[in-house]
Amino acid sequence: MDIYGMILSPYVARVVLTARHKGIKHKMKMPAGGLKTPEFMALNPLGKIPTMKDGATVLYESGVIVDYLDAKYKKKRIVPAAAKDAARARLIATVFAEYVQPPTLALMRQRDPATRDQKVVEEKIAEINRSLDVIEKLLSGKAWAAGAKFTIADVYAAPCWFFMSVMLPSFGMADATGGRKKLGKYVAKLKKDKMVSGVLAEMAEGLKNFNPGR
Ligand SMILES: N[C@@H](CCC(=O)N[C@@H](CS)C(=O)NCC(=O)O)C(=O)O
Repeated sequence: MDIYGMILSPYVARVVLTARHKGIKHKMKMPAGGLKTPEFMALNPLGKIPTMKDGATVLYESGVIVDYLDAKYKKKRIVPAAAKDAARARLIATVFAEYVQPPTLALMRQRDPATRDQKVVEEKIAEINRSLDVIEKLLSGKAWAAGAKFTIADVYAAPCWFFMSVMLPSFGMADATGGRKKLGKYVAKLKKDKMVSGVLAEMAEGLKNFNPGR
């Protein structure tokens, strides 16, 4: 199985976390010549990563790939079987994906204090805090985000946490959890878990080497 992408992308990281958790063998690579070549656009007409090629099956969009992997490889399911448990895990994943990650990534453009728009920064930080209050309510308080087991909630939360941890301290949130108790405990678990902390370390390495102008 080929996964086109680089782990620094939070969307690619979701797929990598799923594949590694389930023990799915894969190769990760960036498309030769970039994302907009006719060859790559033939695989993914959106010209984005992640894109996956599994034999004759080609898929794109991280959520679709994650669901495909979980449905195809039935061991260590990340979507719980019970409807209520699955919904709970997906709800946590969705709040991270839709309400925490976008304002966190939006802060990237505000990194330079010389050109920073303070009003935008304040709006984004307020949005992040409102969303993290929701996360704090939703977190299970158990080992993983949605309960005792690693689920799709963690697949979405961990890459989002990576960007929170690297961005928020520069914007007045020295503790990127904002002192939230369950979130703090959960982040400690992410850092302690061998597989997840390995992915977070690779994302950090990717960020060090990242050159957007390349
Ligand atoms: N909704 C997509 C988002 C994928 C995405 O935006 N990927 C970025 C990398 S972080 C990308 O490929 N950007 C290149 C581009 O849009 O040209 C998913 O979940 O897979």
